[in-house]
Amino acid sequence: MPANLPPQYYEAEEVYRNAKTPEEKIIALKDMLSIMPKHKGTEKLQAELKKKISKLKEEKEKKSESKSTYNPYLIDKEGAGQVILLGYPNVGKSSVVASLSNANVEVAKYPFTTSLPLAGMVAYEDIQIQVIDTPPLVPEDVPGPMISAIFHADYITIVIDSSANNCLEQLSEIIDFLKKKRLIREKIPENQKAYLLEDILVIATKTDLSGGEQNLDIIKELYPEVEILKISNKTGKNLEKIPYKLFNKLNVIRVYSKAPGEEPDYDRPFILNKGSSVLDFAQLVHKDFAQNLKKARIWGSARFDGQHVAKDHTLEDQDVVELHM
Ligand SMILES: Nc1nc2c(ncn2[C@@H]2O[C@H](COP(=O)(O)OP(=O)(O)OP(=O)(O)O)[C@@H](O)[C@H]2O)c(=O)[nH]1
Ligand SMILES: [Mg+2]
Repeated sequence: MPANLPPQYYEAEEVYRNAKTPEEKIIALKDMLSIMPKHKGTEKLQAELKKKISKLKEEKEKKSESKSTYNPYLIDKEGAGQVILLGYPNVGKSSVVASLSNANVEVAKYPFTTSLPLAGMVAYEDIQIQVIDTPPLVPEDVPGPMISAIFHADYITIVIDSSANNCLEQLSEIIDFLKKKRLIREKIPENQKAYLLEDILVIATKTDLSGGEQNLDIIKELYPEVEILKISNKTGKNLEKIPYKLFNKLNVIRVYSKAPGEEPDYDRPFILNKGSSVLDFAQLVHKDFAQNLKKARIWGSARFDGQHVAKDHTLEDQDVVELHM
C-alpha cells in the first residue's frame, strides 16, 4: 500500500536532514510522525520513526550522564526556572544580567565579549529565577551546543538594541532562526517545547540613546503580537519590571507547605507548573504523601481559609497546602 505522504511531511523531513543536534532531530521526527497519515501503508515507517526517536532520546540521556562529553553551554537548572537571553552582539545581554544579579558577567564596548553562557540568579519576591547570559547569536552560524542550550531552557527572551540601525533585523533574524528551529510555532504540538510569537518577551535596551523610539515603532507595526519591554541599563529604566515579567512567562506557581497544627513554611516555596493539582504538589513533597494522600486543606485561593479540597483541586500561586495522609 503506498504511503501517500503530504508535502508537510517532506518539509519536516528536510528539517530532520539539516538538524545539527539530537533535540532538533527529535522535534522533526515527532513532526513527521504526527503529519503522517496513520494506516497500514505507513505502519512500517511509523515504527522506524518511533525507533529513531527513542534511540536519540537514549543517546541524549547517556551524553548528559557522562562527564567526558561535558557541554559548557548546558547549565544545570536552579531556582524557579531557566530563562535564556538571546541577542545580536553588543545589544546589552550581559548588562541586563549584571543589572539584575550578582553574576560576574563581562560587559564591554566591543562586540563578541561573552564567549560562553553564564547564569545569574534574579530575585523575584521570595524566589530566584535563573537568567542565562549567552554569547552573541549570529543566526547563520549558531554552534550545535548553543542550540541544545536554547532547547534546554524553560523560556527564551530576545534582547535587542533599540538605538541600533539594524534594530529590526536584530529581532526579525532571531525570530526567523527560532521559527526554523521549530521553537516558535503557530500552534504548539502536544508534548513538544515551542512558543507562540506572542509568548516571547523582547527586551529593548539603550532607550536612553536617541533613535530608539522610531525603531521600536516600526517593530510594533510589523510584530504587533510581540511584547516589548523598553529598558535602559544605564538609567535603570524598567529594569525592576523584568523579574515579574519573567516569572509570569515561566508559567509556574509557588506553593507553601504546612504541617497540621504548625505555621506554613514560607521559607521554601515549592515551584509547580501553572494548572498543577494538590496531587502534583503532594508528589513533589514526597512520593509517600502522594500515594497515601487522604485529604488536603488549603489557604489562599480557596473560598475560605483551611478549606478541604479534593486531590484534583487546581492550585493557585501562593497557596498554602496542608496534606493529610
Ligand atoms: N547607553 C546604554 N548603553 C548600554 C545599555 N546596555 C548596555 N550598554 C552598553 O553596550 C555595550 C555592550 O554591552 P554588553 O552587555 O557587553 O552587550 P552584550 O550583548 O553582552 O555583548 P556580547 O557579549 O558581545 O554579545 C557596553 O558598552 C554597555 O555598557 C543601555 O541600556 N544604555
Ligand atoms: Mg555579553
